Amino acid sequence: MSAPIALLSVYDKTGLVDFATGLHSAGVRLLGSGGTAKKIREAGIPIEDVSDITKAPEMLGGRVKTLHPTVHGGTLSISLGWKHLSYLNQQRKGILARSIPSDEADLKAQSISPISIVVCNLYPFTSTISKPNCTLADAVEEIDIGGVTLLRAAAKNHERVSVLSDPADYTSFLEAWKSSNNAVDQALRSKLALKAFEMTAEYDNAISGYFREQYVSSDLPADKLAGPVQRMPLRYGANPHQKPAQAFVTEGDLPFKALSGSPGYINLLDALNSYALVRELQIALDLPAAASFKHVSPAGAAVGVELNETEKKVYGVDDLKEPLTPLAAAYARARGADRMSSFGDFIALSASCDLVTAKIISREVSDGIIAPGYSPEALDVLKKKKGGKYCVLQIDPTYVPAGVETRQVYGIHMQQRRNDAKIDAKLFETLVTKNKELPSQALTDLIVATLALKYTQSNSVAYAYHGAIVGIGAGQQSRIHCTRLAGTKADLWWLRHHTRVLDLPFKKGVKRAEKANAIDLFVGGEVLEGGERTQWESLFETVPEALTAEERTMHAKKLDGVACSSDAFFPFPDNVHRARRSGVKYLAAPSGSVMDAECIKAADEHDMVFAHTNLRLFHH
Ligand code: 93A
Repeated sequence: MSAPIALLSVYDKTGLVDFATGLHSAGVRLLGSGGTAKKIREAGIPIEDVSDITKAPEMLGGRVKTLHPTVHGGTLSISLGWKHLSYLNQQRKGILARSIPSDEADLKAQSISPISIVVCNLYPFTSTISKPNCTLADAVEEIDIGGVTLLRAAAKNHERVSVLSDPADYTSFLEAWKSSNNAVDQALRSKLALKAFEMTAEYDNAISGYFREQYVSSDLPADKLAGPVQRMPLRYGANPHQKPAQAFVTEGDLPFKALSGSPGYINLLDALNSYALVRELQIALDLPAAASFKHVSPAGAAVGVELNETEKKVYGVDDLKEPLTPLAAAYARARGADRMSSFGDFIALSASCDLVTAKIISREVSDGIIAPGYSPEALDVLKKKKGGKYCVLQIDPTYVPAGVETRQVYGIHMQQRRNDAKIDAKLFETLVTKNKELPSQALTDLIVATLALKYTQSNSVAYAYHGAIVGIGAGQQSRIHCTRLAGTKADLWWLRHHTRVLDLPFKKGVKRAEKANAIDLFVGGEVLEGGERTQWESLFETVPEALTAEERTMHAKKLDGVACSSDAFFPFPDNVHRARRSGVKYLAAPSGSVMDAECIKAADEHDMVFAHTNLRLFHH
């Protein structure tokens, strides 16, 4: 039986001579590409040149070294019909020949020696492109072709071939090779093949990433773009020092484009999460939906339920002359629930933005908007915001994201199935309290609250009323803190319906954001002193008296029928009691707590309706 053959072709020559020495002394016949063979030969180890075997010299300045059917061929070359080539009469060294009777017969008939070991690592593309003065030509020259082919061919045929793509594996492989009498087990060959496949995949990613940056035409001003693009450069990442930053897809085109302005990294996180939310709201409730996002959680989200006169005042849209469209009502509610948190929001709309919605937006401090379309008049209004820098994104409503999502944290790739759980009426069918009356309005509110949680940083609890979020507790490590935070926000939102708040005597000319801040201080009962108090008082014609404890209690009692949803089970009944204090009548949470029975008992105590959803909705 002829000696097993190892083909060596490495850029990184770390450990090469020792490994070659070991292989040689184990009876392996060595074959190497130019520089690799030279280094081994100089160390006194016998090795043949690939070019001697192929009878084709390395050419094109090293661009063609191992790319040859003699190297990769064997039975495959025959099946590809390369029989007419003259070198078939020479002894060939196929990597791709398999250990199956027909291949073995072919090998024998053609005097082919199969290659059993491939040792290869690639030109350093990544380190080359990270050099400050790297030119395009430098980068192009560092694209390894033959090496990738060797690795892929050997990995493909790992049923027979061992492929070493990492010098760190040389020593252990040599031990395994010797102790197995030249027949390392399949498990090791499989592991080595996977490593090689991953190396070539990463290598290809680096190359496509580099050329994406070089060639995609998105450096043109957004409004000059001919059509959708694959990559969008971002101003910076989460912080100004995190440069460069970009958004891209590896297949097809980005499903959105900028009609005005350019988004930052957090804008895009907000835009994509908020659009996913409003799209699902619209599908679930068959009403246009809007969301107002900040720091990748909703500050507000709502569907287009008509506003009554009081609500118009609370949400600051009572002065608009035109009637509100359902979409405008949705945004008014989303924006108005927590005006402090929504300051500088990123907006998502489920339907094409109309003029009246754009007019509401134009008066608010906001960072950007994403919607499936814009009427020409609405776009005109929005394009004027922020001196023309307002970020207006248009998303393809038919876009369907991939079923698996990948992110990288601290250098580690993590993958999961996208959270495609459907949230509709069915989810709230398991009513576990004595009271099982769930009116359709309450069901709508539970769907709004639960869908909002699907796109809120966990832990989270949301309260909803009249088709809108009225309080949301996001990103707290403790559930009761979420419930309290959401409850406090709902309380403040409700206090803003108090006649004394609706009639606050603001001076003419006080800006909307200043009013929102002053109202927040008023309903929050903040005790102001010194300059801060003087400044606050200066906003009013006559300084309002603080709301008394009795006024607050009386007003709070008037709120009932609020829905509350939790992204995971309630660990203790304190959550139920706290929710009740903010007018919650309808609850939804997954079951699974050892205190489930206690939580149901607490809900029964308040005659609440509690739906066990059995669906956890953590979001990070
Ligand atoms: O330019 S290449 O893509 N053309 C080839 O045919 C080829 N074969 C192996 N580069 C090629 N290689 C690479 O050469 C290997 O991946 C390895 O990184 C390097 C080893 O070259 P040398 O043995 O001459 O030092």
